[in-house]
Amino acid sequence: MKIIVLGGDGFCGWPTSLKLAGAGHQVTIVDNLSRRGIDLALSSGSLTEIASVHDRIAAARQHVGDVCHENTDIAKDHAALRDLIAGVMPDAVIQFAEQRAAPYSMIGDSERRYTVDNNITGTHNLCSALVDIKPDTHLVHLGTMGVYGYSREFGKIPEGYLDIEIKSTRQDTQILYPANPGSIYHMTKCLDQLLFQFYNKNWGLRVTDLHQGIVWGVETDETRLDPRLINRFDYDGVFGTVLNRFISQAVNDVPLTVYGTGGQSRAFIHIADSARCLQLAVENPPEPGERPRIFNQVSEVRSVRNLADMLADQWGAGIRYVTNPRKELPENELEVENAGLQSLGFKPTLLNNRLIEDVRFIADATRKNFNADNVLSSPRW
Ligand code: NAD
Ligand code: USQ
Repeated sequence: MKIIVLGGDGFCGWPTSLKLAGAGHQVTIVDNLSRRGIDLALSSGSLTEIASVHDRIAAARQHVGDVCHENTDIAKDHAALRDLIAGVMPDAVIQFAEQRAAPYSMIGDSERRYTVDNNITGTHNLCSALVDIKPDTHLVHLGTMGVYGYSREFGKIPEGYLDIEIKSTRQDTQILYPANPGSIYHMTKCLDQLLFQFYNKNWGLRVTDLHQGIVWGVETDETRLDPRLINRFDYDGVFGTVLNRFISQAVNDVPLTVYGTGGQSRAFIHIADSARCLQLAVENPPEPGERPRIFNQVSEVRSVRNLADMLADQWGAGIRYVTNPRKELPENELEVENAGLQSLGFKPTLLNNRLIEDVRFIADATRKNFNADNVLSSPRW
């Protein structure tokens, strides 16, 4: 298949691009490298030293398969995006190219506006270009579990649509699950869902929206093939996600930074599972005419406290309970349906010592890049 991967230089997009190229697909990465720019602006960045995109592509072509890169801003340069789509005429486009950190989106006015402008306009430019140029393309979007909020208010979280009964008519129906975002970033993912609903209703655009949990881990089989293919490893208080942060903290003798009580339950998925799910979604498109297909891309649910206790028991790491910088439920239960991807062949990998040791090994090898000033750098909201 011909596949365009928007945001293919990022943490999830890079291993996914390699996975798809390794499976024989022709992959065009479109990335404006804005994330590398944000690393510099925040004086943070990846623990692993990621190669330039030029070197990444050279190594990918040598070891993995057919991958190229175009430097285009999909939010700001609509004409270039249209030209690209017309040039490639893709079977599928994967949309990873959004500003993805909740804390970054809550820093202040310019970050709030950037996150909304970048995420909503980029995704809308894509929908608008596809229906004009190649309307049968399968659009695969990375959404988030955060669109649902994280509660059991409506029971187990279904895959996108909630079964309801209309009180006045006693009719059963399904509605898009009520959006309940906890940050400007998560809000953009809720708005993306409405764009897909309308483009699907009006033009029949084929969409798979993957509501992904927190991704952890660093390497996949493909990123290990050459040091130039190594994936990024965020550990800072803005872009770092909780489990990778905790592992890097434990290795660097920093007490694990549990926000609040640590009673927050979240869904998790390993980076290799994430790339595998993307491959399954792309290779099994929805039927023409189907409403936007929504899958929860998650492997298991864990609480923050449970993760911290696990690392404390295993490695003797200290734990520091800090005032939660976020406005979120202090404690929550979470149960998530994930039958959709499993029906396509996904077998979730649960947290295990070997995979945790893999991350610890990388964190240990990159200790010199760990800057303790970046650990508690989250804004408050
Ligand atoms: P990332 O920041 O590492 O990668 C995003 C990539 O998109 C970057 O390389 C960036 O340069 C590029 N990009 C951003 N705006 C762009 C634009 N306007 N034009 C072209 N390129 C642009 O993020 P990630 O962790 O790889 O996340 C990718 C997607 O997956 C995001 O949409 C995110 O919401 C979603 N997701 C991530 C996680 C996670 O834990 N990392 C979990 C759930 C969902
Ligand atoms: N947390 C801590 N200590 C830390 C960091 C985080 O206790 O040092 C807590 C947070 O308060 C939160 C939970 O851990 O309750 C998760 O935080 P996170 O930063 O790991 O994840 P989050 O902000 O939710 O965002 C990440 C990705 C985002 C994706 C989302 C999926 O950055 O792109 O959409 O995970 S989900 O959480 O399922 O909505």
